[in-house]
Amino acid sequence: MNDPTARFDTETDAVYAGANGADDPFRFDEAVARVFPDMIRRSVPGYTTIVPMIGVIAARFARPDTALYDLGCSLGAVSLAMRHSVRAERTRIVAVDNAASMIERCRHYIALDDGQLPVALQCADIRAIDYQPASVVALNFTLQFLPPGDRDVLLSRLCRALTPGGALVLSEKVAFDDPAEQALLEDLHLDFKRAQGYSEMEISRKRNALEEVLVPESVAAHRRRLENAGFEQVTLWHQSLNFVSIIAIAPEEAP
Ligand code: GEK
Repeated sequence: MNDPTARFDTETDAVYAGANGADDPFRFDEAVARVFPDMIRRSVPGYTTIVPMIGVIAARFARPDTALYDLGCSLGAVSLAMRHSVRAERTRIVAVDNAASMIERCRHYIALDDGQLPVALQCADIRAIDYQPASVVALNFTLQFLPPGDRDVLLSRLCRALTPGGALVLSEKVAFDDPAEQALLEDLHLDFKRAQGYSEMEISRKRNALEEVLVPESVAAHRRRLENAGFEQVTLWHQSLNFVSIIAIAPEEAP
């Protein structure tokens, strides 16, 4: 599988290695955008498998004359994966992120790319935009940054925007109800970060910065929300430690 993130230039993530402002809550600012490919690969186990697989999934679900959404697109990894795998005619990708520093870099990578599908970029809040009829929507590690109270409304809107049988791919860091399972997978995630070269100080500062910014929920809670939002088939297709990806399919007939 072609990994589009391999094409991104990146500096090594040292955002939490120095003393500079690293104790503020986490923000998707210029400093993060600059190191983002390195940061996400070294922090999210399974990321480099999930991204190209979203291209594969999109190829199965994409329908002519629809949009394919990449919500919280960052540098456009998912957009590039979809662009190189979808064959349906007259589809277009809409990539949305509310961080200007991400969208600027995303524009650069899309311009360098030779894929044929049109890609429209929007610097906007995914809660505030109007959705066009879509056959595929990707929320790849983005929903977790919305306050939990805003998640239901967004997923209901996305289910209504999807054409019959269309697919939402939802990737999230998750929490586990069973304390032993939670402790084991969280500890293994910390070991993963150590093995990626992050120091104890970087790990603990990032953890503090993400507190209340990234709010993980259980797979059961995601499943319930997706079903309440109107999705029919909800299938967990990938898990790597405490990071999962789910496919949720919109009903064939509008309810
Ligand atoms: C990838 N999908 O490489 N509206 C729009 N964008 C938002 C919002 C919002 N309300 N909240 C957060 N974001 C990408 C990775 S990163 C995941 C996604 C991570 C954006 C935010 O600016 C950031 O670019 C992205 O969601 C989350 O496959 O860093 O763990």
